[in-house]
Amino acid sequence: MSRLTVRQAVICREYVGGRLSNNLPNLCLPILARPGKSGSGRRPAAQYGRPVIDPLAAAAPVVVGVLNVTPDSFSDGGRYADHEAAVAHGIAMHGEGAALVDVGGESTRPGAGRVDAATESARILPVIRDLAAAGVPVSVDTTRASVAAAALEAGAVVVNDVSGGLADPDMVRVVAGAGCPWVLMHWRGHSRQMTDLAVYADVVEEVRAELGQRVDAALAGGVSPDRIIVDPGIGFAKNAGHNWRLSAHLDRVVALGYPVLYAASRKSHLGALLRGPDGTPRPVGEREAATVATTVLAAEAGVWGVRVHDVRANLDALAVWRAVRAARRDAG
Ligand code: PMM
Repeated sequence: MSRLTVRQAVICREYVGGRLSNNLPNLCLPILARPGKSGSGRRPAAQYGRPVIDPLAAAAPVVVGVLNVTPDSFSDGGRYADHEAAVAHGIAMHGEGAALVDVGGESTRPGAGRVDAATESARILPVIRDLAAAGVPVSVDTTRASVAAAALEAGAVVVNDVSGGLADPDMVRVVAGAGCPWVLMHWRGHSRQMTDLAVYADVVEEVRAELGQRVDAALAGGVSPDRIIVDPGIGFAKNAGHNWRLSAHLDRVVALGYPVLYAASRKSHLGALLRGPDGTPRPVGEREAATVATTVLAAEAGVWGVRVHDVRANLDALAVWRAVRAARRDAG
């Protein structure tokens, strides 16, 4: 507890007490006792003495903070490879109001090679354990079933699978057994191949159809429909034009009927849009205003959440969006 601020200690006490705080709506999520499926062989988190937090019960859109514990992610590679820095940043993002902190240990930037499961686990599990102990709701960003299972055991409450279950056929069993929310992202192949896979006649319809197939596979594998979140996979097997078209028609992804997570934060189409006079893309760290614009547009389209690097800036933008929406309602 000594490493936490007073504010974070209050948040932790709320979790430990198992109550939903009404006056900290962005900081504390509803806590539900959701035991894992009987017979799954996995003990539900509540039996480890941890409350089970259900981010899907929070008021949308929520903000998911990005925490890449990698040396080479495009956006924050290397910044949080150190354990203490990663945990401190995760706690800070939660203190700012992130509903979830998304911890990943394998870079998914286009062209990146894979790391093995042992390396991925060694990067993320100690961080997840410490964040969970500090009361921070964590999603694990992995395509591997074994890593997801270990992360859930370490305290993660959501699996964020950028392959939508395609990369590891065992993932559906792990997620169905845990009964946790599962982010199914649109994906066509690992980072090394994905640029070649960015071929569509109608990107919006194809992403919708392929996401629908992933949802069907999840349901067939025993995942409850109320545990599914879909994500159009901005930047994954998509060029800039595909990203813009998907962003323009997010409402059609929302129309699939599942909560939608949208993750455009600092991605390369924003850098290309804001390129300098000499054609150089805007550096990753200078794409925040553009990211915030995408957040407001995504909120307007009805998404459940946005996955971003700068939690505070995006929550500020959502506060403005909420105020305008409320004023519209009052005027009506
Ligand atoms: N993008 C990245 C990593 N994980 N997860 C989801 N659900 N959706 C995404 O678009 C996504 C992701 C890559 O971006 P980063 O380097 O900023 O983490």
